[in-house]
Amino acid sequence: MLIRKPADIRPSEITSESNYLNRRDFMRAGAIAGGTLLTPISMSAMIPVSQGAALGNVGNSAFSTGEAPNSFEDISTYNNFYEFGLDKDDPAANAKNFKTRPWTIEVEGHANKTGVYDLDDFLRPFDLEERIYRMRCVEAWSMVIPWVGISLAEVIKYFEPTSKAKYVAFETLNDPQQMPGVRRRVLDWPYREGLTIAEATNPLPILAVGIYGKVIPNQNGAPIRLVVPWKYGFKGIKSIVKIRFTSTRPKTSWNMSAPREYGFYANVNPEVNHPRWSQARERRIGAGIFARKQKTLMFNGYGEQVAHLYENLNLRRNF
Ligand SMILES: Nc1nc2c(c(=O)[nH]1)N[C@H]1C(S)=C(S)[C@@H](COP(=O)(O)O)O[C@H]1N2
Ligand SMILES: [Mo]
Repeated sequence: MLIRKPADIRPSEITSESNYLNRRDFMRAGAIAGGTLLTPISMSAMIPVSQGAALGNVGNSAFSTGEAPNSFEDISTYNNFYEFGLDKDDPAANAKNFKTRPWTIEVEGHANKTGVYDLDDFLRPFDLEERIYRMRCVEAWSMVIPWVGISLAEVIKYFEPTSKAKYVAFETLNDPQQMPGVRRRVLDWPYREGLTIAEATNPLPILAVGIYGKVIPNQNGAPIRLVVPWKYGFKGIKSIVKIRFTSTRPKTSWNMSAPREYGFYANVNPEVNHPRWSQARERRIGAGIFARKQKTLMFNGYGEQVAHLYENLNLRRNF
C-alpha cells in the first residue's frame, strides 16, 4: 500500500477535501438539530478534488437511456482531447498530471450575473445527477456513458441572461505548459464551442463533473465539461474556463478549421453525410471488432426532446 506523506498532498487538495467533508457534516448536523425540516437539505453539487474520488449526493435522472453503459476502461482510454494529443490513447497518457485545482470559470457577456467564479462556488447552487447518455462521435463511433453533472439549463437561468443573449459560447483552458497538444497549431486554440440559448436551456445538456459516480478523469474533460447528447461529440467541450452570453453566433473550433465538414449545429443526422464518409451507421466501442455496426438515429435518438428546436430549419443546409 502506498502511503502519502503530508508533503506529497497539495494544499488545495487538503482544503477542498476537508471543506467537502465539513460541509457534509454541517448539513447532517443541521438535519438533526432542526428536528422537523422546513426546507429540504441542500443537495448542492460539491465535488472532491482527487481523481477517482466518489461523488456524494447524486440523484437519478429520468432522462437516462436504458442501454448498458460502456466500461470505465473504454470511456477513459478511448478519447478525443486534442490538447493532449491526436491519438485515442494520448489523452489518458498525457493528462495524468493535469492540474484541475485551483480552477476558475469566467462568466461574461449579456447576463445580469457575471464574474470569475472558483469552481466550488460555481457549482454550489446546483444539484448533481447521474444521466446515462449515448454519445456519438462525428468519426462514426459511439459509447454509452454514465455521466454525473448539473443541468446546463439551470446554470443558464441562474446567471440571468438578458434579452440580447442569443447564444452561449464556451472555451477550454489553453495552457501550453500542461497541454502538449496546444504547442502545435492543429486547431486555433483555445478550443471553442457554442449553443443557441434555446438549445442550452433545453433540459438535456449537462455540465459533467463525474463518470460512474466518481470525479471525472482528466482525459474526459476534468474538472467540468459540456455534454449535449443529440449532437456530435465535438460539441462536448472539455475543461471549460469561460462561458460567454453573446448576441451573435460564436466561432466554434471545428467549424473554423473545416467549415464544409463541421457545421455550427452538428446535430446527429444519419441522412446528412460528412463530405468524406457516411453518417448512417456507427460502431459501438467495446462491442468487439466483429460486431455489426448499428444504425445511427436522428438526433442520436433524442428527437422527442429536441426536434421542435429545429422545426423551421433546413437541416441539410444547417448541418
Ligand atoms: N477541449 C476539447 N474538448 C473536446 C475535444 C477536444 O479535442 N478538445 N474533442 C471533442 C470530441 S471530437 C469528442 S468525440 C468528445 C470526446 O469525449 P470523451 O473523450 O470524454 O469521450 O470530446 C469533445 N470535446
Ligand atoms: Mo468526436
